[in-house]
Amino acid sequence: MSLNVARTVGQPQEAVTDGFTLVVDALRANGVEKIYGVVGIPVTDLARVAQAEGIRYIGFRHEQAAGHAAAAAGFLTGRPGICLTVSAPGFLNGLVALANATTNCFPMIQISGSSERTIVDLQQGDYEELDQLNAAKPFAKAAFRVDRPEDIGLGVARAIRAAVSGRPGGVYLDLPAAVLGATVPAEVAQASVFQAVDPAPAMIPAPESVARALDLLTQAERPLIVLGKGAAYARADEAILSFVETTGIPFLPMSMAKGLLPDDHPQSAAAARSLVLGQADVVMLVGARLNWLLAHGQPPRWSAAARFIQVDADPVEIDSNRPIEAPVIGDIASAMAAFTDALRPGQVTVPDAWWQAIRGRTEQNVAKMHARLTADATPMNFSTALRAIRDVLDGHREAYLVNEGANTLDFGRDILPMYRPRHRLDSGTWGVMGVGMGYAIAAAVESGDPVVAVVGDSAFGFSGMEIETICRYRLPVVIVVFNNGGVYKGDEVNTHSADPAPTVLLHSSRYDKLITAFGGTGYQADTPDELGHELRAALKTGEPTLINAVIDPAAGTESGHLTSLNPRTH
Ligand code: ADP
Ligand code: TPW
Repeated sequence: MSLNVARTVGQPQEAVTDGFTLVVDALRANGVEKIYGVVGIPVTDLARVAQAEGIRYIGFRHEQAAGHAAAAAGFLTGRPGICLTVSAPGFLNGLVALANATTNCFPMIQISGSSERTIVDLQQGDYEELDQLNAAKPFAKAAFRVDRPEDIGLGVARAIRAAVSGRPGGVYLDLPAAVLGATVPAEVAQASVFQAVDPAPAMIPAPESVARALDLLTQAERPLIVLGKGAAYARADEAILSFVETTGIPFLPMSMAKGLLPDDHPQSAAAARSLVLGQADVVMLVGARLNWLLAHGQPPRWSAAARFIQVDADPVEIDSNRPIEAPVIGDIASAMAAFTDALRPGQVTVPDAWWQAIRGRTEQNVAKMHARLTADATPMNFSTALRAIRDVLDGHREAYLVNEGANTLDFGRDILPMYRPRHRLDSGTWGVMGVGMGYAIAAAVESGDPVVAVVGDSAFGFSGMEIETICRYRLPVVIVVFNNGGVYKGDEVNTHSADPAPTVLLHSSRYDKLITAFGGTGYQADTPDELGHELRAALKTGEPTLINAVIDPAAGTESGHLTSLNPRTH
């Protein structure tokens, strides 16, 4: 680490540095290589110093997208993604992403400049005045403010530790303008910056908890392993594969755990999801929560008699929705290693009848899906458009997939197989719209590999301006907008006035033309063949591309698979 001496003042000349430089030095000392953000008072120079010091700064058009990018970077790398925002409105724009990161257990740090503390605290009306620290607290795993420049090193280290240790999450770090601009003697500064030692320490599960869990698995007639995005995040890919294969237990990946084990693995029960959820008698949750995405673990989706093992870093998660008979608290890498060590040969066996039931249902569902995918639909529907994408991506398994929307998400999850860990990013735990472009940018920036973002036309609108960012950095991102002219569907008619119905968007929109304004390539696709051809061409060039895929406005359902959550249909 080299401290950048910002300037030299006074007689005799004393080397000094400033808050901006200290923040950058502290980030660099802790291995931060990228910052995603939007500049303005008081943080513009922070981005400049970062760039000068070799940190890559990716400038966005809106803080929310920058925050989502930082969160995705956290998930993809296991190190906290950094989002930089300006005071008050910029800070608030980033807060959705911070909250989403916390909800999804992604490590990220929102670093925000803030206005003059003395004026903010007395509410005397400063430029962009807001009590940001308190505003951030309910949405962050932890929130800190640095009030003295000599505390910057500590503040950054604490923020990093809070983001990545235990259950990862979003952390807020408030840096008042006065602290950023303050000068500090270089010697004091040098001593205040340090690298946090072992910021995400291993959490070894208690041996008796592992034994209890294995004992329960031994009693199972119809066992099931559910892999969640916590398991993907844990980077215990080999240990999880080995445990699954050694025990022979069927597994079900949650959407962002798809690819942790390849979707064509013979033990995947994904195509028999309802059957395994409804009939499993012992369920081992690995980095997955029994939240709405798993019907809270309740009948009728689950058997009332099912017994649960839950492997998780957070003890408070246990019993959140139904009693967990065998909690295993630890980090997943340590826990899977402990399971493998403790497992005796032949200790867990899976009865043939269970596999027969799963294989029978899988065959039925695959046949049904095949009929939908190969239907001759004009205009395209979600299934036929996704089939075209699937066929191209089969030859591009290195590509990252970003997926948001309602039907676009639900069909996409089922139709697009994943073969590599941590290659799928989607609306996640909140089902949030607007993550698309930020996630795509982060995946491209962090990996250098191609990214395909398959997004609904409504979903795209939330972060669509970031196509300029994609073009500015010439990122290998292909966006496929599923244009069915609406939120969910595009065929609703308002019978009360001349205004469009609430769910209607312009189906005639040429989203492909937007990207050409920034020098990218735009295509329109009316058929699966055109879509496949254009996607293939885009992946070949690696240039920013947007394909306007025209989908039947009547295709899909309101709220996708969540129709039952609408209050009137509840
Ligand atoms: P999904 O939506 O895929 O079901 P969730 O986000 O609901 O997954 O659950 C992820 C769980 O994984 C959280 O409860 C979180 O505490 C846990 N988790 C995240 N990282 C780790 C880790 N490295 N070790 C153990 N548990 C983890
Ligand atoms: C931040 C509510 C859920 S899904 C959706 C909205 C607006 C868009 C669905 O239409 P889209 O997809 O994207 O065209 P498709 O495939 O069904 O046609 N605001 C936020 N998050 C959510 N979830 C919403 C609103 C919503």
